[in-house]
Amino acid sequence: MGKNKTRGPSFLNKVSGALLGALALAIVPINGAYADLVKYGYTNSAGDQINTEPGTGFISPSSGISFMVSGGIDRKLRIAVTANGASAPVFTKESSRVLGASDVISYNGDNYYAEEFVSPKLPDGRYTVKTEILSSAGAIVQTENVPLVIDTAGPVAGKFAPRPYTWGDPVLSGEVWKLGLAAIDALTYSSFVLDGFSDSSGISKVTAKVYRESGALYKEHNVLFSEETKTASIQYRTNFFPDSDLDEVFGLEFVVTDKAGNSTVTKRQKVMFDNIANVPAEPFGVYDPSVTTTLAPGLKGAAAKTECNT
Ligand SMILES: [Ca+2]
Repeated sequence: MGKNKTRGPSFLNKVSGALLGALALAIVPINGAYADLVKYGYTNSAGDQINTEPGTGFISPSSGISFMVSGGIDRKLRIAVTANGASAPVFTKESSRVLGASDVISYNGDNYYAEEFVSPKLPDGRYTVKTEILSSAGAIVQTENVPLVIDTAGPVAGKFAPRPYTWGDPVLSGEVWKLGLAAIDALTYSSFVLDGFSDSSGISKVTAKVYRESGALYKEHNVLFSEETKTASIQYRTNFFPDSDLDEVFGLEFVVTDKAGNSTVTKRQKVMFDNIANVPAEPFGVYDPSVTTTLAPGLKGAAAKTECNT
């Protein structure tokens, strides 16, 4: 065992003379003695166990919420959750006893003198979470108020379409969209635009999912979006679909996620895409000065080379 360790009187006061407490303090660094709301723990509708820190401000619990509150040794804690505009809390609870040296909870690699208070399921809405630290005699030492939004409703996902499409003849009616590109079309910008999405908590993410005809997911693309205009868009000319010769029916859907983590998926659209057949291996037009018709934009005076369209 070796030398006796020397501890000052203030240290002995903190551990209240409990040998076990001294041991615990010696081996675990304890985070500060604030009446901090450390995290919300809950299960979402997908059944995942989620830990969210209060700075996020939005949660999506399918049942009760575990509020982890840190205080300090020899303290009691109290929580009150009140809907904005209401006078009485929907949930309130207080430590049944003073926190002791064994009341250490670890979270994200840190240790806290803390307690977890579990609420019943609370309705969607905006709340204030008040946490208090109390002396062992019951006097309020410190108070903290944190805003919280409970949101379990998915966003409105909106609708999407290719846009703008100024060249070619995309087929957008019927069950399958047929979209193609051509080499002479290099300057035309072609994107999918999603519009009409919204959520009361705000949107955190929009993605576009491309599926192979087999139903296997090919790629999930992050999509730039603006909440102000309620639009999101992504180009589909390159690196969006797999290479295709209008010979595979892909699936395309957009997923809109709100700040509480709820997602809504659009209808899955069937799309065929052509980035091969329209890039001929040999010229598809030859210059003929006697021809005055236009074969394609920019190709006035060219006559079709009939043998190359296979
Ligand atoms: Ca929502």
